[in-house]
Amino acid sequence: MQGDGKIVAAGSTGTGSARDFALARYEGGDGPLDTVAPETSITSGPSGVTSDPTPTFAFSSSEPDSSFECRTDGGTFVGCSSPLTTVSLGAGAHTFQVRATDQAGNTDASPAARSFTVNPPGPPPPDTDGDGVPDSADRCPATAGLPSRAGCPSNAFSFVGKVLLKKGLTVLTLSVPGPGVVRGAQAGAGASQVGRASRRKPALVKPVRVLVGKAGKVKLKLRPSKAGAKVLRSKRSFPVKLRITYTPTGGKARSKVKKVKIKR
Ligand SMILES: [Ca+2]
Ligand SMILES: [Ca+2]
Repeated sequence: MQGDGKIVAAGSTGTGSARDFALARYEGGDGPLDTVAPETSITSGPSGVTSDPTPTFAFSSSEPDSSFECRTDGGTFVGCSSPLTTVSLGAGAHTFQVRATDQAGNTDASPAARSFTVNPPGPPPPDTDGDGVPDSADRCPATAGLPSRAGCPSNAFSFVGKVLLKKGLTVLTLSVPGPGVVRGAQAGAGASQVGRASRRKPALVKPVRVLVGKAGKVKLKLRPSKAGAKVLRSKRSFPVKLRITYTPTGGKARSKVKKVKIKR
C-alpha cells in the first residue's frame, strides 16, 4: 500500500533473481486521491456602498464541478449556485461568504467574502411640475420646461417673413415655441418706460400685447401713436426701433430689437 492509497505488489516464489511475478501497480478508476481543497473566488457583486438591497454575487471555484455553500451575515452555510441574489437586506453593513467543495469532498476552509453596505436610495427630490428638473434646480418650478433651460419653457422666438409697412401700420410675424405673451413697443419708450424720460420723448408707436395660445406663428400689429401720427403728417416716414418681447407662460421673457421705417 502506497501513501496515496494505491497498491503495489511484487513477489517471488523461489530464491535468487527468478521471479514469478513482477510489478503490479493498481490504478483504480478514481485517479489519484484528491486531498486538496478548492479555492473559492467571488467574481462579481458589490463591495463598498450599494443602493441595491438585494445584491447579486457571482463566484467560482478553482476546481471544476465544485458545489457551493453561501451565507449572508453569518449564520449557517446553505447550498447555493452562482449567481446568487441575496434576500432583501436592511440598510447598513453586511457580509457575503461563499465556500466551494470539490467532488472529493474537500471544502475550502477559507471562504471567499465580500463586505458591503446597503444604502437604499431615498425618495426622489420633489419636482412639482414634473418636467424632470427638481424644484431645487428649477428656475420655473411651476411650469414644465426644458432641462437645458433650468426647467423653464423655451423663450426662443424668431421673425418670419417680411415686415409689412403700410399706412403707418407695421405688421411683424413671429414664430413662438409655445403659449405666452408677445409684446411690442418702441425701444426705450412706451409702456415699459415710466417717468420723465417717456414724457420728454413720447413713443411714436403704440405698445401692443398679444396672447398666444400655442406654438406657431403670431402676427403683431403696431400703429403709430398720436405723436407718431403727427410726425407722419409732416414726413413721409420715420425710423423707429421696436422692442419685441416674448414671455412663455410661466417662463422668462426674451426681447429682440427690430429696426423698421414707419411709412405714411
Ligand atoms: Ca420641475
Ligand atoms: Ca419647470
